[in-house]
Amino acid sequence: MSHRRMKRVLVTGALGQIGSELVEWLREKHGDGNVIASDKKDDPPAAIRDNDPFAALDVTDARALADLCRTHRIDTIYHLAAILSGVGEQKPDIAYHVNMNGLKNVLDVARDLEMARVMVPSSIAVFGPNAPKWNTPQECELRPASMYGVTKVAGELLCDYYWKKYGLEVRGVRYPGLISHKTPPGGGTTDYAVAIYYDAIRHGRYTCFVREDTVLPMMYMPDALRSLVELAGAPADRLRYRNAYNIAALSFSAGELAASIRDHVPGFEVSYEPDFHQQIAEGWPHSIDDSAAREDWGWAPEYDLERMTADMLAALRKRLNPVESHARGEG
Ligand code: VAH
Repeated sequence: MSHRRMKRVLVTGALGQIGSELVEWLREKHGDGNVIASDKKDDPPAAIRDNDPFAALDVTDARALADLCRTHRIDTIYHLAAILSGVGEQKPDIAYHVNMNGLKNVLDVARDLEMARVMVPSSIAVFGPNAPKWNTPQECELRPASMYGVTKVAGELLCDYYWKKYGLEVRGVRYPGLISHKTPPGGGTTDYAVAIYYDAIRHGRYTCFVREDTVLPMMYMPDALRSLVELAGAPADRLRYRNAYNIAALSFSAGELAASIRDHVPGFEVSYEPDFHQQIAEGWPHSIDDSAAREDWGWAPEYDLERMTADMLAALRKRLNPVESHARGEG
């Protein structure tokens, strides 16, 4: 398969938390016309619709996916379309269907069209209650207790199968909870750590759906996007693993996050009312050993909790409370 031809990239789940920002990154890197954004939702915001081709696509429709990839001569897929842990626990059949059949359709079309790369994010949700809670290793028994986690473990194994059997260059990272300000909180267990920032700006108070002492691995979106693009470009002979590398950046409790925000929003009040997300969170690690990613392809995060919180609040104030933001000289 020639690697000389221009990269033609398809992003699935392009209207989701990762996709909505990754599309912008990839368009800057590969040129607007070479990145096709797609999502099951067919009401893209102007930022995505107006700058480049957008295609309504349900990844569980194998024929529609194959037709789109042929029409646009796709040679790289960033497959982000998935149902996250919270929604996945409430709708397990849909989560299984989208996360497993959608992934297999992507792998099949990438194999058949001899694509150069398929990037498929996994998650720390692959680890189960029996995994070491602190500094969870790259190689560890994966016995997740959530449907989302089950689909992520099966997805990792399926991706490795396509690499070993067909030589398909499919790679992935195990994302921790991702925090960003460009899309509203989604259906994830870690999305309390997104919603808390919105409510701090809007209301000065937040009701948290996990306990105050719940510690989870987290990462700011700019670090998350860079990790996937850096892994995509890493030399194949450097990679001990394909699906999927542990990566890490931050680990904090809900209370520590609240305190970080309170440094910028005096008097910010948080009440803790754990719901069904608590049980999911308790099955996950508190921190992750990402030494393999650091050694094999030079992974290193750039945002700590303080820098992330300052950036999140400035961006949200600018969007949700422009008068106050201007008064603070935040542009
Ligand atoms: C979720 N944000 O909460 C996702 C992530 C590690 C958590 O996979 O479902």
